[in-house]
Amino acid sequence: MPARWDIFCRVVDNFGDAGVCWRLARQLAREHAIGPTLWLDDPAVLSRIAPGVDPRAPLQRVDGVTVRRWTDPLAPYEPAEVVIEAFGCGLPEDYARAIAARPVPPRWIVLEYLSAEAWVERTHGLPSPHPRLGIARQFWFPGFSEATGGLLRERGLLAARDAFRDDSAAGAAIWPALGMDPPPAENLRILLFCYPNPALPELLDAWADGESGVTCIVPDGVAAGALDRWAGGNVPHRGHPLVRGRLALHSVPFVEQDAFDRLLWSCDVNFVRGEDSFVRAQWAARPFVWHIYPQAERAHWVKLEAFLDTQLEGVEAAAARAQRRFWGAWNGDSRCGPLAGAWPEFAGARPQLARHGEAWARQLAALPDLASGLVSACGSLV
Ligand code: TRH
Repeated sequence: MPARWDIFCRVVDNFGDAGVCWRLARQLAREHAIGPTLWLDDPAVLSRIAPGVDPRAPLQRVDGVTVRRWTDPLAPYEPAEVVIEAFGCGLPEDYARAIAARPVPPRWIVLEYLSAEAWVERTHGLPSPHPRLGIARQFWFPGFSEATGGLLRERGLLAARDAFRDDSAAGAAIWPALGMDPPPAENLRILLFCYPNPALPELLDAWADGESGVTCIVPDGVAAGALDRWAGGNVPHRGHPLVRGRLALHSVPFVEQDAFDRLLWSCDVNFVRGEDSFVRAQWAARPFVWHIYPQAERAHWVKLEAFLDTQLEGVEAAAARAQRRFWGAWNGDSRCGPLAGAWPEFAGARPQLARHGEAWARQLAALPDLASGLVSACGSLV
């Protein structure tokens, strides 16, 4: 009997909560013959990045995943044998009580946020008993080493990436699909997926006034306020780029996750954010810039430093410095100086950073992926 898996997810904000759970659920279905149920409180968010998902349907099956709207209270439902609680979202009260009443409780995994901090290795896999009901739960921390829960990585991902890069027709096809002309070959292609960032206008100015051409691709609605102000009423919209100096800014629609990967694979520099796009940029193995999710009291800077320390190991000193400085300035660390001033150095370090990005992706791909790790730990059969 294949085990039943339930994944519970609340959308806190943006797309990452739904995005991570959707990626995991699809991989369980595709690669492990597990048809999980994804309980989601806001399927409309998922439908932006998974067009097959109907934002209104209470129950639907898409890509081998049963997607159910998480309502409060939940209609009577028999808990699964493996339960994933994503990002500490908790479980519905009746569901948790039903688990507590079972003679053999399900495996209950608390899937946590990704971090490269050292404590993650010590905490991954530890028990985390439910504070009130006393049921056994287990922490699952994604991470960058064997002592963690690993990263989401579909089977054959790097081979698919390389095949795409070798296929010029496939590469050319992505631009019209986004509603834009192919960028001029000599232009630097930059994907800009970030949070609101007060430093953005100075970077756009630097690109516009720079010596080489830049094609910057911005998903709909991203950095909207800063772009509006910078564009001064001439905001780029679908099919109508804003061209200023050497910069062409293109607004493109949100695309489904596999197409988003292909966009990352097609750009020279990827500005990404949060958690899932940050990981996908690492699989893309091109120089990238992380806009980390901001936390109170700048707790996120510690997380940023921990990742830089891990990822930059072995990189030539000047290139590592350039990445640290630019990432710091992009994330509002005034010690790193003005963002525009940090750009030329970062752009100049691209060849070294790209070489290192390839090695880093290979190193990560040698580790077990997160979904396979979960299946080994929880079992696909009961
Ligand atoms: O959207 P994010 O900022 O998401 C989150 C949330 O803020 C969340 O609360 C926080 O916990 C988490 O970050 C750390 O960034 P992220 O994680 O990169 O998620 C974006 C998702 O959207 C990811 O799955 C990729 C997907 N996506 C597409 O599929 N197509 C697109 O066109 C774009 C722009 C994104």
